[in-house]
Parts: sequence; C-alpha cells; structure tokens
Amino acid sequence: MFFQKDIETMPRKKIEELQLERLKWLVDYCINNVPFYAKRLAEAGVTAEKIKSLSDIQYIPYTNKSDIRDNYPYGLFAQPLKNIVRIHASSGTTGKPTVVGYTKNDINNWSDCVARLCMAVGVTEEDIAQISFGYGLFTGALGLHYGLEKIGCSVIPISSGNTEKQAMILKDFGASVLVSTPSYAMYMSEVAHEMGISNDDLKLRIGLFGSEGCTNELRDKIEKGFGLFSTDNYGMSELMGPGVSGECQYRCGLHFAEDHFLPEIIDSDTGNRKNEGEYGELVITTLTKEGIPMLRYRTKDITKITYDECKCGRTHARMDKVSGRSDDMLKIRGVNVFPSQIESVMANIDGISPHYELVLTRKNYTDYLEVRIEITDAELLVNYGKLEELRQLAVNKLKTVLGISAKVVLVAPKSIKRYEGKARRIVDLRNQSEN
Ligand code: DLL
Repeated sequence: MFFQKDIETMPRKKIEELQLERLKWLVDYCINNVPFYAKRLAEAGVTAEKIKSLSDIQYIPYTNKSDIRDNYPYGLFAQPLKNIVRIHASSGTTGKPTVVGYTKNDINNWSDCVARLCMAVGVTEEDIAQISFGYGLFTGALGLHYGLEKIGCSVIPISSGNTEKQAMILKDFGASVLVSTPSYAMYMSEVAHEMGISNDDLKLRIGLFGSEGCTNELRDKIEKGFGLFSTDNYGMSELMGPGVSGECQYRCGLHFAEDHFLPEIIDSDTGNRKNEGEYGELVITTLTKEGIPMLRYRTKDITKITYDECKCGRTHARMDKVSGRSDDMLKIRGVNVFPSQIESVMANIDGISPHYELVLTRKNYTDYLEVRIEITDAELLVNYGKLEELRQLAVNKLKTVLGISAKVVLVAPKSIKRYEGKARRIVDLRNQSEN
C-alpha cells in the first residue's frame, strides 16, 4: 500500500531531476539564511549556479554533529523562532544536546514520510497503534504519532515505561500496531506472557520498530514472542527523526524518502565517496527542510545503498539495515567488531536469550571482550556439564565469526538490565584500566 503513490514510484530520472532542483534551492537557502553555511560554502567556492549535476554535491563541505553543538542551541536555524512550531533534541549522552527546529511545512513533510513507511507494511485507518516510544525531546514518539494520525489510525500515546501497564493496555485496548524499539518490544512480550497474556488475547499484527539496530535473528524472536510482522525504520533527530527510511513488506532494505533526503555513502576515514553497493558511512543532505537544513550530514551509521527498483514498485533508493555506527565499532585487539555480529551469533544458539551485554576491559595494553548473556532456562544453572557445553558452543561460534576470542559468561534469566528505549549494551571500561 502507498501513501503518496506518485511520489513513491516516481521514475528514477524524475527523482534525480527533482533532487537537483531542490539541491540548488537548498544551497541558495542556506547561503541566505544560515551565516554558518554561508561562510562554509563561500570558503569552498560553492554557489547554487555551480551545482550543475547531483554529483557536484561532492564540493559541498560535510556537516558534523559538533557543528550543531558549537552553534547551540539555535545557531543553525534558518528561520526566526516565530516560524518554528516544534523543537526537539537528540538523546546524546554527553555534553549539550543537539537541538533541532521544525516549521509547519517541516512537520507536514515529516508526517508524510512517516505515513509512507507505515502504509508500506499495511497499516490502515482501521488500525489501533500503541506508541511505546518515550514522548518528549526524543523525535520517535511524536514522529510516529503524527504519521499514524495522518493515515487515520487510532493512536494510543502511552509513551515508554510501566511495562505491565503497557501489556494490559495492549490487550484491553486491542492494539493492532506496536511502535517501540525492538529491545523494548522483546521485553514487553516477556512481561505480557508472565502476566498470563497469550498472543491469542492480543490483536497485534504489525510492529513498527526503529531507533536502534536489530538483527534479523532478534526480529524473528520478537515476532514469535508477539505473533506479529515487523518492519525496521531509520532516522535521526538532526535529519528529522523517524521517516528518513523504512522497510516495505518485502523487507529487502529501507526505502529512503528521496524527495526529501539525498543519501551518499562515504569512507569514514578518508571522506571519499563510495559506489553503489559498498559499505560505508551514510551521509545525508535534507532537500526540503526549512527549520534546520543539513548539508551533507555525517550520520556515523554504517550501511550501503542500492538504487534498483523494489518488488513493491517503490523506486526510491534503499539502504541496508544499519550494521553499526562508525563510533560504536569496537576495535578489539586490532579487529573491527560490531555488536550486531555478536547479537546474530547469540540469537542462533538454543538455550540463550537475546539479552546480552558486552564488557570491554584492558590489561597489559591488551583489550578483552566479555560477552555476558542470559540463559533461557534457570534450571540449567545447577547442571554444570550442560552449562559448560553451552558456554563452549558460544565461545566457538563467536571465535569463528569475529576472528578473536571472547570470554562468555552465562548468567541467570532476567539478570541483565532491560531498557524501555534504546538498549545500552556496551560497557567500555578500557579507559578505566591502568594500562
Ligand atoms: O532514533 C530517530 C528514530 C526514532 C528513528 C524512532 C526510528 C524510530 P536519534 O535519537 O537522534 O533519532 O538517534 C539516531 O539512532 O544515528 C542510529 O545510530 C540509530 N538508529 C535510528 N534508527 C535506527 C535503525 C532516532 N532503524 C541514531 N537501525 C542513528 C539502527 C538506528 N540504528
């Protein structure tokens, strides 16, 4: 199903013409309205007239998170506050948040982008959607909220937290769509089952999951746990929030809203552009945003892009599921490790749950990785032989996939912390070690 079929299935050539026209508008708009960009573009010698083709985007300098922080709070806004109708901020854990503002047009475009990804998996006006993202400065909840309302869904803005109440409302209000992080959905399904709520008591049919990575293996577990079909959607506050890209029912990549965003893939280290199909850092230019436009924003998220038309008929480029962040990539004894690789290995071992934590330490200038993971059956804790067998299996599989040895610690069910938003699975103690 489509929300804006003409746009979503626009021939590739037309999309590119539209992007070029909008890119020129954007360069002019930034020069005229944001002194920071005006200076940067002047230094690089870029004007709208000099943009003759989409590949000329390469002459525009990158924008980083630090540029937004350095201009805290409103320095990169392109409109006076009287034209800004909403302010959000990123969920950064250190320093000042990155602040973003939306005009009325921005909110309208944002809702369209979100409505597209919801309809792409079959959400209709008949659906009842429970939004279990935290409302507030985080863009996830209000982003999905406006998109789902635009379709005509009945929205339950329950926000995150109070998981038993979440499960009760899911059942009593008959929610058919669940919106949350995948890790919170997993947790919620465990709580619901503990409360004696079975999938037959629920009307859930679709999960709209995003805001953090989720391997296909973990997704399968959540889908079985709740008896639903789910899609992954991607976005970030600096670019808009959710709605930048999302899967359709074929789940073969996340479709960008290419009329609003121009994606590129670059090498994180050199900044050079990469070709179609090559993995690298996603860089995005916003093509229509008025509140806080972004020129070649470095997301730090690692993925690849394909421009083939999808089976669903959508023509907009697709990105792979995010495989990690360039700054989340763990360098352990010189080897690059993404937490998603560990998650995939673990999810394929019977007897091990999807709840895990990675602890990194350093001793004698050497990094050590400890994978702490819950077993599913507490009875195993008294059977040393079986427990050791399971642990050894995990150690061997990790070694094969990662190419380095990791210590595996199996812990009791429910002993690893659960999260109501994005899960924080990495405990990096390397800076606290003596050497
Ligand atoms: O997480 C926006 C969002 C909300 C997207 C709800 C989807 C659903 P931030 O809090 O600014 O915004 O975090 C952005 O989260 O750079 C990625 O590293 C990560 N992220 C977001 N979506 C996904 C996803 C929202 N589907 C950062 N898969 C991004 C993997 C994701 N990582």
